[in-house]
Amino acid sequence: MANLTLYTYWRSSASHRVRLALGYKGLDYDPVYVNLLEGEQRRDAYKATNPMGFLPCLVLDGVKYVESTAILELLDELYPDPPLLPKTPEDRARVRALVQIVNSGIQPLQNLVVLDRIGEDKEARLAWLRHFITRGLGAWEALASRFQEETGHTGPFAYGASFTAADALLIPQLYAARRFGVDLGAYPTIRRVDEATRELPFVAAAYPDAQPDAKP
Ligand SMILES: N[C@@H](CCC(=O)N[C@@H](CS)C(=O)NCC(=O)O)C(=O)O
Repeated sequence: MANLTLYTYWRSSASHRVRLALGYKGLDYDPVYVNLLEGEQRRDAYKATNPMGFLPCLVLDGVKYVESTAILELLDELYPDPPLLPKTPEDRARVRALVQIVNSGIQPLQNLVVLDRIGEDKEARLAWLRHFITRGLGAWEALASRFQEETGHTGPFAYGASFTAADALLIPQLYAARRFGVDLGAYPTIRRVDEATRELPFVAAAYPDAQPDAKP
């Protein structure tokens, strides 16, 4: 088994994705905690790890890998069982579309590096966050329900009867939605995924509040 180290922060949603993927595949790792609120990610020491100054970074047998979705695909290729992506190209394209709604359509807009550009006004920051999370989750819900009609699957996961990368992206995004007061009542598929996954031991273990670096 490879030697795995994860640079992580409890409330980093991109780190949360990788914690979920590692847990799903039963892979142990050593955590290195980087405090985002104290700006440790912007210091030269960490930028040598990821030049973007973003978490996460996964070190696998001494080699550093960044960008959470690239890390998920790497883990899936190295440790294919259980899989994070379905078998057919068409199914994989749909799962990747759900992944990208979160990865490029929501999460980048809630990043500290973006919020700092909005300014110090807490209400303005919250309004921004709620707008983009609501917009993105609405699109995710619509797309997921179209995929259900096209394929006939009924869940309970984001894409069918098994956990996939779409769940690994959605779960951290739901943590952020709740944290910033976004109402999930209008999203039946999203609520179904939340209910189907929250009690799974590897999901509970990856939860932000369960991390040793979590602050009360
Ligand atoms: N596309 C990147 C995004 C990584 C990212 O945005 N990480 C956030 C935490 S979830 C971060 O480190 N933010 C630091 C900052 O904004 O200063 C990935 O998927 O790995």
